[in-house]
Amino acid sequence: MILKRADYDMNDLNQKLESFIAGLKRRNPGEQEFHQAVYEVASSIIPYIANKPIYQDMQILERLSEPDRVIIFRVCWQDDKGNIRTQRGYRVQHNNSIGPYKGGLRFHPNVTLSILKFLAFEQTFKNSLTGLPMGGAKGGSDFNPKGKSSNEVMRFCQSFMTELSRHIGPNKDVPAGDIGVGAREIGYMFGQHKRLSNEFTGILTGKGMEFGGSPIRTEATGYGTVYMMNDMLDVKGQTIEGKICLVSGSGNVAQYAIEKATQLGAKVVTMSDSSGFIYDPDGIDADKLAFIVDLKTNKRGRIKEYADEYGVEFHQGKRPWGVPCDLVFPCATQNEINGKEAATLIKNGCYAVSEGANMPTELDGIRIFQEAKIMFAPSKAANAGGVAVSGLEMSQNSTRITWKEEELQVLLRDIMKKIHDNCVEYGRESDDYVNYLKGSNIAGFIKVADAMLAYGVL
Ligand code: NDP
Ligand code: 2IT
Repeated sequence: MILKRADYDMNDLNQKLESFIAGLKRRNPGEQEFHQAVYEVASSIIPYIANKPIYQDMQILERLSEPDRVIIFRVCWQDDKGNIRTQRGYRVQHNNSIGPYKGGLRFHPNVTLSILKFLAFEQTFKNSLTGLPMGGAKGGSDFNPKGKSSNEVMRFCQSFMTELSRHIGPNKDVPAGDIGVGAREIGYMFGQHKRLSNEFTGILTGKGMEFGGSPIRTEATGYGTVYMMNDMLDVKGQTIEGKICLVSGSGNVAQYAIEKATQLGAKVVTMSDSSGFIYDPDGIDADKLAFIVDLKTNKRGRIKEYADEYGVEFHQGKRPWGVPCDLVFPCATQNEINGKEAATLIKNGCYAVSEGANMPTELDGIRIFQEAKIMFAPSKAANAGGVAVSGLEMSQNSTRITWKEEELQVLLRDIMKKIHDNCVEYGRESDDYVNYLKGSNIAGFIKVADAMLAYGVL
């Protein structure tokens, strides 16, 4: 569908949105997560460009909803028993208008093209919000690292990188970690790329400190998510201190969200993994967090072991959203808060959400949060700290100088504050409610859209 010139009528805008999404669904059948992510962005952008004909005439939103390219490849590897295993590998290079493609790699059995397209689309807006020169991409595989030996993971990573290496480069596309891809996997993939190319260049971020990594990249996503919460509360003259917080997930993002929230005086009472959640009413302090980091990063164990260790409740197969709280940090995966759960959270006292995971709240849930006028920082703003420090890792690699941790701490804090303030600038409604979703979509869109305008028809 071609979006036409200015029209302020809401019905007409809704019709444009529905017809735009109908076209998207026709072109991308069955890709539910991709439809969801584009719908969420288009619902902010279509009204925004209603009186900006240049964006409509140049078909910016339509072009932004089509990845630049999608690469799909076979990944064969041999397990410890000598069996040959076949997986699928992907890289979705969504948009490189404002910098090289940039975004994580996810290894998880539920990875599909739809999931990676939604993530790459979101990444484009998120990366723009950081203010750094990075385009948007995402990749990964349906490989399941759980239960695999380190040798199996190494063989898979080497095989995956053998193909991926043709498509990446420090000025072309710079992947990083995501679910199932942490320091170990990045090391194996970086090593394989170095071997194949006979070059030592910054083709991945999240690297070990010995080989071009950046201070605080590991902590950055979780810390940033808490900074965003802090800044939202600050607008209301509040702080995070003393607040009861729910966190989901127990991986990289969850761990450092808990660390920062706890350092700032909050009490985090839940954590989860795909088998269920733990509820620790006394709060997860630094010692308990160290147990979790060791359990998840080194032993690769299950969250239930925390409940066994500290004698707290474990709720098998459940998510933590029924626990009364002030603040919520979903840090596991997409679509982990539905409309019913959002309503329960509000009923039980929650008044602010900062999304560490990508798209953890379903569209219904977002609607319920916004109708209740609670503070809601969407993932593309709230978890941008990780990719921001990745961008700073790229800068350090280009200059071959590693910056001091204190400098990076200041830069991360500053970037998150700017993202927050941008959301307020573009998201404040007539009743003074700050719609962070709208603000982040518009602020992220403008820079990419204006670069696309400069390039003409590409
Ligand atoms: P990790 O692999 O370190 O941890 C993922 C956590 O989420 C684990 O606790 C995992 O449990 C849980 N999880 C994963 N899939 C599911 C599922 N289908 N249902 C329930 N729980 C699930 O990943 P990260 O912490 O890096 O990533 C978490 C989220 O944050 C993702 O949405 C990611 O895209 C996002 N993100 C990550 C960034 C980063 O820098 N790492 C940056 C920005 C966003 P289990 O072990 O049982 O699978
Ligand atoms: O979703 C994300 O922003 C990430 N997984 C991090 C991407 C990156 O390039 O650091």
